[in-house]
Amino acid sequence: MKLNPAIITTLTLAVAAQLATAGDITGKISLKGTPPPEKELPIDPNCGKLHPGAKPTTKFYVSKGGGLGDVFVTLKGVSGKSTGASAAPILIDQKGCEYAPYVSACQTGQKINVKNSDPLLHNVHPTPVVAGNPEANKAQLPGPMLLEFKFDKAEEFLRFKCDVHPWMFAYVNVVDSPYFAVSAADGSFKISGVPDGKYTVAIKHRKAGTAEKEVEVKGGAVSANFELEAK
Ligand SMILES: [Cu+2]
Repeated sequence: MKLNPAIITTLTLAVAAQLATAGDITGKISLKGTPPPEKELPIDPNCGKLHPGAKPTTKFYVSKGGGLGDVFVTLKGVSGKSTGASAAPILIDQKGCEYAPYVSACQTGQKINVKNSDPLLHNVHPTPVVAGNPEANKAQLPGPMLLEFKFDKAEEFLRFKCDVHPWMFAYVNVVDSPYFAVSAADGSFKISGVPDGKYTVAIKHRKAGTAEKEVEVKGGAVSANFELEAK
């Protein structure tokens, strides 16, 4: 059988379109300057027993090899694309009277499970500020039971606290799309499977501030590197 060249061209274009519709945005956030020293957390004796050795400190600047961790990375103006309802839950643990991870991200409608790995009582108290995201306050005894939270509106750095231990905080970035990341300690990040197009990559760190960069995804990897200054 001999195919008409026009059909071959059409098929080739269709295959190419399927193969080249998305790419990954990768990058590194560098930290410029020296951050102020972290402060010891004012932990009580019961939590102190869970830290034989050095007292835990604040983790305002997590940095390794010149990179900056805990930076929230997202694509500006992309909304209404959440697949949170069918995504696997994210997990926040309470260990040694600290939340881990300190900074995380999930989608709108995605379950946030909270675990208590400590031999003592915590209470999990998200304090959203965006209308439509409910505040909650749930006690959590030691044991395997998970608490479950979910937020339907996008909100950056939605704060979780513990009223039993006033130094315990975690921040969850709730995004209305699957295109986001939180940088690792070395500053690296990756947003996978971004559909072709032009985007503004926006980054935000709780202390070091914000930055933006334009990128174009065309069916392959594109990089976006940033620098934030310690304040
Ligand atoms: Cu607690």
